[in-house]
Amino acid sequence: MCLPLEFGYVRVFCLFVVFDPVLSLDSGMLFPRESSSREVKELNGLWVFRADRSPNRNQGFELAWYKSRLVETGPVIDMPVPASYNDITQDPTLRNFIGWVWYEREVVVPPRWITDQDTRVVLRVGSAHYYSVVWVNGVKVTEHEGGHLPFEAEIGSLIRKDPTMPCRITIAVNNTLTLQTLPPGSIQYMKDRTKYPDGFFVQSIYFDFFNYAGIHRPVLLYTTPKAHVDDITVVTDFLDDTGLVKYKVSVQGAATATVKVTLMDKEAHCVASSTEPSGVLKVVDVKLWWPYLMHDNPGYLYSMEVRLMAADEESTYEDVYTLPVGIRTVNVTSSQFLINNKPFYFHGVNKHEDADIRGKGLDWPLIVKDFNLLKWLGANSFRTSHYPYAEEILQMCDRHGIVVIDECPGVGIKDIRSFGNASLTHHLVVMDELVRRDKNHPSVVMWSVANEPAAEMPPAEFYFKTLIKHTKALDPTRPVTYITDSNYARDKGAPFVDVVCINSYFSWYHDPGHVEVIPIQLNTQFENWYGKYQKPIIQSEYGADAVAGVHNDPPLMFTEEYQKVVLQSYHHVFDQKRKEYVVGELIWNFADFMTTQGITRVVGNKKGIFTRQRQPKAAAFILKERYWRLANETGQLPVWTKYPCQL
Ligand code: BDP
Repeated sequence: MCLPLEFGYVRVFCLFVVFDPVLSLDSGMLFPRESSSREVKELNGLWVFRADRSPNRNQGFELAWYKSRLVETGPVIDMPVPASYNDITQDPTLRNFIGWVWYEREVVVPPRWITDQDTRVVLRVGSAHYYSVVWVNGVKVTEHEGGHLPFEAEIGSLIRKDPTMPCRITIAVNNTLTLQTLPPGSIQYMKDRTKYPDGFFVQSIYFDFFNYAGIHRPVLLYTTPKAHVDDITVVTDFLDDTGLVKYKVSVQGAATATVKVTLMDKEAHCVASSTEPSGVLKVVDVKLWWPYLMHDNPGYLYSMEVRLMAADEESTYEDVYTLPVGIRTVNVTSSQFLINNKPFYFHGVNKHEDADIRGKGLDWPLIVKDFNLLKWLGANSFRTSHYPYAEEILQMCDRHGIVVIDECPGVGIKDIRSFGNASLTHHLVVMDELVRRDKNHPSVVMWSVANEPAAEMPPAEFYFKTLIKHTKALDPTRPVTYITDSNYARDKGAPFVDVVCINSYFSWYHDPGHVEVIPIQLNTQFENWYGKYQKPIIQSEYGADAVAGVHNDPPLMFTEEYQKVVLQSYHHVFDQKRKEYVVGELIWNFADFMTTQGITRVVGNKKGIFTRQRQPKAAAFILKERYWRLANETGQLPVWTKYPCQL
């Protein structure tokens, strides 16, 4: 990756063909699931860890730390996986560390995986921020750029080389950001020795969340037979009562194979089947996938079992993979967002993957708590601000009917040098990886390619035209947007989006303290954008900081009262405009979250309607009341909501 020269590591990264997504990725990225032919072994828990504190952060590579056990090359500490490493210790230099950190763990692999030459053993990392290099028993098996998407490597032949050796997995992770990474950042070396100690540098970032780093999502080993289902793509539609599931199965490891596809309902009854690797399954009396609060049976999922059979001179192979499938459509008109041909109004939140101690590490108690809070709030949607969230979270969305705007890590593209070819090439690859991973989630209804880029800069036009066109070619079934905060008249990318998503902070960053300006300014904002583009609009961010427990009446900035009144002032305008072309409102933010230190942040961003520990501020109750009212007006409440005391 493009590390500053001072870090002395030269990236080996092939430049992919820019405009042909099919060529850029040569395999699928199905979520690892157990089946009669596949086993999964989680490697979560304690790993050993060392930050490379050498001046150029490169000692680990120079001394080849991956060649032996990490404990043999220097001191190590315990490090939980998944978790950010930043808040785990009491050491401020590790909290703010920039450069390579090293993780290692030994695994005992089931003997059958070794003896059975026809078993593929795949090492998969759910995500590691930002750049990773992976070795198994001292041999490099893969490297990956990007902190929010999975990567994997087939390691079967390697662990078979010496079956007596334990399988030692070493992962080096570097959180250095450059103007060409996503998100971008830059390193400044402070050379004035009257002010700064030797070697002092800072990493500047152009986004408002802490650059947590480490192995953030599960690491696991899984098996497949040599001939295996490599990828499945599903696109759904319906006609009257008949559901249509268009699918394509790709196979690897066999020259010829037969495929049996069976679609089952929730009761495991077969509703359609086929023996073709691609085709259309017809589902009579279809149960559509509906968002939460839009139908009394939201999040309905069928199961698509793909059974592959293949043979070569030596063996026969059978592989089974089961994919959850929700049947639904998404369409956009000049003033509406339609799910299953019915107008859908986003009443939801923006989130972050962020919590005390674990930082951005995947944490099941937190995930389930957040879903319970979303349901309590009456939220039907969220945006994965400002990067792709864990697949486990999207699976929850599928099951619970929570609608998702899926955002890539294109946040903080503010410097003109981040609009160059290298940036665009990488951004296209990230979209390839994102669409490859998330294309089959019914909950994902729109792609967001960036947040608040400097869209007024001249190169933004080519950049976003290319990026959005590319994303639409990857997935013609979903609308594409980016999130804007800039002046409607100067926004170079807006002509290419399907839905206009606008962030605004009236009475906060502009006219601080003056909530009375909100109605007029918000109204002007909507009229300007709609007047110019005639596309549906989502208020993709609005809000105000409130330090929980700080009160003042009349409302003053940073109090819970002020946050409440800001929200209410926006809501009045939303209620007028949602009758016309405003199709959604997403509060900034679901919960308080950590940021870099700065004079406008009090131990993080406090625009959450919940605290970082997920306790409600006064604004949460305002929003809850509103969202349930909206749901009552626009949707169909599930039966259990007639007993709201159970919420
Ligand atoms: C918006 C950004 C978001 C920030 C928010 C804020 O999109 O990432 O956290 O401002 O300043 O413009 O609270």
